[in-house]
Amino acid sequence: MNIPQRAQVVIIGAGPSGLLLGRLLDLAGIDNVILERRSPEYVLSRIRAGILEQITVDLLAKAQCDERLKAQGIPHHSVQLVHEGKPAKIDLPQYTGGRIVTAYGQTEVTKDLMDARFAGGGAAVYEAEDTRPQNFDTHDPYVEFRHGGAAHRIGCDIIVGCDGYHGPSRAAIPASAIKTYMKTYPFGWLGLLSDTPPVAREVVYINHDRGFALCSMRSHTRSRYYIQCDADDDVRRWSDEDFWTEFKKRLPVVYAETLVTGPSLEKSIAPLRSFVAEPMRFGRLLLAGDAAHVVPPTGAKGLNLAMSDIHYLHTAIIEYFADGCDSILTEYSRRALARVWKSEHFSWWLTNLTHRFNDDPFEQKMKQAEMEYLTTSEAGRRMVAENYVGLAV
Ligand code: FAS
Ligand code: PHB
Repeated sequence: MNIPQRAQVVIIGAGPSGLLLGRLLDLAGIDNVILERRSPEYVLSRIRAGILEQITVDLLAKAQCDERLKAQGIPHHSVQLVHEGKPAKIDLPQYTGGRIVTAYGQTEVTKDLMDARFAGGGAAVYEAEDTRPQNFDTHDPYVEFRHGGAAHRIGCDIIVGCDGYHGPSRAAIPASAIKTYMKTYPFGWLGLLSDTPPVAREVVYINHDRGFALCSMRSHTRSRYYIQCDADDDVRRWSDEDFWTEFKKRLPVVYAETLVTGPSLEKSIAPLRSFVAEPMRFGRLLLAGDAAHVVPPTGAKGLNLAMSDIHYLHTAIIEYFADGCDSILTEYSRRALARVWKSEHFSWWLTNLTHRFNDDPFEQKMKQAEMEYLTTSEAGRRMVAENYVGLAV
């Protein structure tokens, strides 16, 4: 592989945010290199998000990577909240001036962006080891890494950390220059993927005495389901049958009676946390996506926030190279964080409303009252719909 010694931008991480940024910079004629720790196969094996906001759909169209999305994406015009076994459907376009969400797996988004990267000839170094952003508090930043047993260094103008929550970019920032906010939740999500027809036509969020459950999908023949489990639970403890039995107990009767079960294609437990690092710019190092913020998946915001970061960041970088305006990079952090915090709030709020934290009967009654208000009042429905389709960028 021909690894360049210099590029305008080095992107660390080939998840959705890194790949989208690389693609948009390619189309703008800004040369960039993506460094990814894992193999392409490993990256594509991860099962994560499944619901795209309109901003994400629009960005994939701008990146000229939306052919499969247009053909296979499933438009969702509503979302359901269930409390005390009663489903309440919330219309999305009615309260948001026509906006909806689209069911299309993050794996597919990543594949589309990866295929475009390979077809476009953009440099992407997979299985890069020990990647370290350096010198980013000067005008001469660079990134060091190892590949195929050899040491490499790429000089650049800008480094972008798209390396997720556990990546090296945020870790390279001096503690005195960064402020972090963290909330962990006392439970996780046990997810199962199966080639069975989805039990509902839209996403269903269920608050049940036994715990939260979620019904989603990847296609009309492939379902994605979740149940709240203990934070320290072990996926090996859950047979497929155990999952289906517990999942069915949490479904409203109308869905429990029609649920089609089948063998799991994938089963995993994801931890839930809320996390933000401020600011998202440190000299010539910029953070985007999960490298800077994480939300509990309850609001379907994680992937979409990563994409809206790239919406702000790609235009800032293009402007930076066009007129050398350094302040545009600081403005990126301010604009991105304004949207991040609102999505953090919605994800935290919907997690509190729909999950069982304890057996406090008063708390359950408060959630029941809030759910009844939300699903019967215009203002409540509008609030849920506006946040769910994604706030303006
Ligand atoms: P990502 O974490 O996707 O990508 C970071 C990339 O950087 C990875 O490919 C990683 O291998 C690479 N990397 C890490 N360290 C590196 C190093 N040292 N050198 C080079 N590369 C390195 N969001 C939802 O909306 N709905 C969901 O249901 C949902 N489920 C999730 C389940 C799990 C288990 C996890 C972890 C997240 C989930 N999310 C969900 C959130 C998820 O979709 C993220 O928001 C999304 O992947 C963010 O994309 P990126 O910022 O690109 O980070
Ligand atoms: C998914 O389809 O994986 C999904 C949908 C909605 C969420 C989280 C995950 O809030």
